[in-house]
Amino acid sequence: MMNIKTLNEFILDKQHEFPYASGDLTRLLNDIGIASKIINREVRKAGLVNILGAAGTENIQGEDQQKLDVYADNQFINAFKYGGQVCAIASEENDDFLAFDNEPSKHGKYVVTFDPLDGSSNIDVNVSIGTIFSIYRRVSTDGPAQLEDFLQKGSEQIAAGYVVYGPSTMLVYTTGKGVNGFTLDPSIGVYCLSHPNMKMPDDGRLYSFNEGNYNTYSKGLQKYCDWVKEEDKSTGRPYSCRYIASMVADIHRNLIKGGVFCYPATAGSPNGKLRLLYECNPMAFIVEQAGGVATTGNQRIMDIQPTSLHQRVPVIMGSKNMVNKVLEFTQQYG
Ligand code: P6P
Repeated sequence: MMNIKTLNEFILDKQHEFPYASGDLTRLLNDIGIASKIINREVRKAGLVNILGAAGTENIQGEDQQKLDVYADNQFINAFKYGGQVCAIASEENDDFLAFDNEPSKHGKYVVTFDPLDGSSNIDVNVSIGTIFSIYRRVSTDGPAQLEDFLQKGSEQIAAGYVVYGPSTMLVYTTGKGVNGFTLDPSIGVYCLSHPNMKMPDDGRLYSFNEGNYNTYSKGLQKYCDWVKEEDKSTGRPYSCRYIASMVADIHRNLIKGGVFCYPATAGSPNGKLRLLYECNPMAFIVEQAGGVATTGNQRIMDIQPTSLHQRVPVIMGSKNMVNKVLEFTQQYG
């Protein structure tokens, strides 16, 4: 029998790396694993039951909520509400943050921001989607959680991770001591360590841009998009465009193969499309911990002082040398 290291065992083994670890983070990470397995079960049969398609409601972003979005959101809210370690959550699917008033969660020392099902426009066309989460210590000292608990810089994250519901379901997370990936074995319903100590290659040939927005890109980004298409064997060009329109899937592939993902300011999204608190910061934590770079083009994503729950920021993240090449063009041409 191959030596299987399960997610639960791994988290427990790593608990000693945390001074004063009381086991709360261990339980919280396991709760996330369980909630994701429930969502995975529904995602895998979404085409068979009336859970596909729009829920007939809109989220604060003005995006049509998919039934599976709402289902996933509720699964995570319940996991955190009754898990006992989290006192409040902020989710892409909820206009405001939600402070729990039930015992013992109201005294939980963590808050969680999450996108329960990212890339939801891909759900009903059977393309990979994902969950993204970010864990912070609460900073408010008593009573219900406050907005300040959520407006913390990404550099304050205790842990972050994602689940990618693809050909296999994987959970990838960091607590600031490297990145580890676990693959769900559906035959036993357990996440097993499959990608220990993940490192993002410094270089790569994959660029993940929605070039449909090329005409409204900055001049520097247009120059980069032109540069990647030139024939130059010494730099492996032309590069290959790989864009799934699921941030989790695009970043996960680039994490393994090397690549750069970019969603910049465009005419349709003047501040970029992706949300700082529950998309850019957690993915930036993972990318940096794996040796990559995550920037808005002007500053490190995890240094941004958030000002609102659903604020959007431009994002360029991925292989160190590839991101730096993009920045060469944006710094030269604007
Ligand atoms: P576009 C999915 O809706 C999402 O939030 C990210 O997962 C993805 O990277 C991006 O939007 C895709 O946006 O405008 O290229 O379809």
